[in-house]
Amino acid sequence: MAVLAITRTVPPTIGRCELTHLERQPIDYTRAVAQHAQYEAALTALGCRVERLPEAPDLPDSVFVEDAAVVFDDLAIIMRPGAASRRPEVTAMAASLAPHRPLAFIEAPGTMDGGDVLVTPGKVFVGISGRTNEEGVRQLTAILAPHGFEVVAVPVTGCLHLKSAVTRLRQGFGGASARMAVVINPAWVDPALFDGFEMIEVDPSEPAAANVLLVGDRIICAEEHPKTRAILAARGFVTQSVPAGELAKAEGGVTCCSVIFSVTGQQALPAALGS
Ligand code: CIR
Repeated sequence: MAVLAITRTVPPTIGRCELTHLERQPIDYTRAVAQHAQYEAALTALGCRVERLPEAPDLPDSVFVEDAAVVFDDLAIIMRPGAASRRPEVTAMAASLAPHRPLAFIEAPGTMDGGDVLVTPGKVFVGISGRTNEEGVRQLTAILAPHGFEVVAVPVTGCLHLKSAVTRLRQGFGGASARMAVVINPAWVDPALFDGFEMIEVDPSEPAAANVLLVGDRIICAEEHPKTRAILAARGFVTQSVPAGELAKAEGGVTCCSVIFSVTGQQALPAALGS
């Protein structure tokens, strides 16, 4: 079984990225590239085969590949990003996924960013955000119904994407203690929607710390969020950190820079590990 992590290098135009909630501040390109390389190295060390999409120097947000697609066990869904500047990003992602999964597409007037799609067993939560609209959710619901997934629309306020506010911490049910668990910032998404999940709140001084990346049984946190990482560790989760400060200035977190999935038929790890 191989686990593939699709990434894309930081473009030199990253300084012209989309920004919604942050003031523009200079991004140190060299440092961003170095931090991204550390991120890819962490994925490799955890057993992923990292495959980079072709560079896209004219697409300032192209490093944030998560927003271009969501991969399930038996299909991949190509997004239609809410920001028009980001729509050309999906072409390379679709070409890269086509050998591995049948493709479905979110189409106009629907919009959806992968960062708004939180996959849990049998249930997919989708943020209604500045990037994802009701029509996108309607299309996703229709695409996923034959695959046994319920789609739940979740209002998101105060942050860019649903997964800025909440991400999952375990692959699924089963195993020793395993209740599905999430890490959440309750200021940005209603915790009541995740009733029945084990819920861990971010440290209030680290509002963006709910964006963590699950790879196997390992949780990758941004180095800039040590308090939330310590909370997760105290609850028994195995964590590690990567430096992510430069791309955070572009409103990107650790889930944003990869699309991770198994490339064999029957999977030991569920698809959409970090999605
Ligand atoms: C944007 O605004 O689209 C980018 N500057 C950041 C995208 C981050 N992606 C993500 O959270 N999935």
